[in-house]
Amino acid sequence: MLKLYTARNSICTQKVFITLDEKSIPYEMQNVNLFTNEQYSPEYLKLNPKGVVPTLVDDDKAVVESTLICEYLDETHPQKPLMPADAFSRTRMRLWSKLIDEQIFEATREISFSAHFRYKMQNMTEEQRQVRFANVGDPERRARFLSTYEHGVESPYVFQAIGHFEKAFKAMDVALADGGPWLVGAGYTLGDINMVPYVARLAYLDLLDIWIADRPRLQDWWQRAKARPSTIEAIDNRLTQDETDEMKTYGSKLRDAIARRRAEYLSTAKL
Ligand SMILES: N[C@@H](CCC(=O)N[C@@H](CS)C(=O)NCC(=O)O)C(=O)O
Repeated sequence: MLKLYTARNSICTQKVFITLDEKSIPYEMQNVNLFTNEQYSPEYLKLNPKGVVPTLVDDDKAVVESTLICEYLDETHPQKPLMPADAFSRTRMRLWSKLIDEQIFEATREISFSAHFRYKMQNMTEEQRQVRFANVGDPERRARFLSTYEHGVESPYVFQAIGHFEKAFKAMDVALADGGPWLVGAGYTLGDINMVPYVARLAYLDLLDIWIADRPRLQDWWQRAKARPSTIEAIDNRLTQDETDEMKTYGSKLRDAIARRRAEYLSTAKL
């Protein structure tokens, strides 16, 4: 039986859940508590040397990186393929997972953090906060974390994140203009599955329409994607009402500031 290591509300695991659900693959789940640093335990680091979730264990093989896990699942379980049959279309599909891995994952973290976790951290004691900052092992990530904690939406990292989403949505709109209905044509692929959790997170934060209100093709894509049973099962049904309410409450408070920063971005952006 496949074993999936994940953590509560882990956005990177959501695409793996969607893939498992789309293909009806049975698996068992093991929770890793990121707040008590279980991800840095020697046993877990043997499976995932970066100390992050998700990790998929198939017999004695540990597969890491959510994008690679989804491709691995698709290749090892050929029923209902989620990758296009031809090589060129597979490169188009992988452009979406590259975009997520290189920009959109971080962008989502900045926006979620500035909207939500920042306020939670303000309510911590100074000692708890310092422990939290010290726990971020990578110096580059710690710098981003500190900047967003201190400056919120005014952080240059949040500005960059808003720009990354702008470019991603523009690219999606161009791809869908080819006829769609999905990002790589007629079939629902890992390209769409990669994007869904990140678009869903903006929707839960009540911020999505800032980018897509004037993009009807994207609105249609999102309506189709969010109605899929795999999206509902992988994302919506795994959230508690408190978690959903919290995201909406904190995200809504940032709407004006994010819209203003997006307008600033649009007035200077060449791409
Ligand atoms: N590129 C990796 C990113 C994994 C990642 O950063 N996962 C987050 C949860 S969504 C995590 O484990 N964070 C733990 C930490 O930063 O300590 C993937 O897609 O699998």
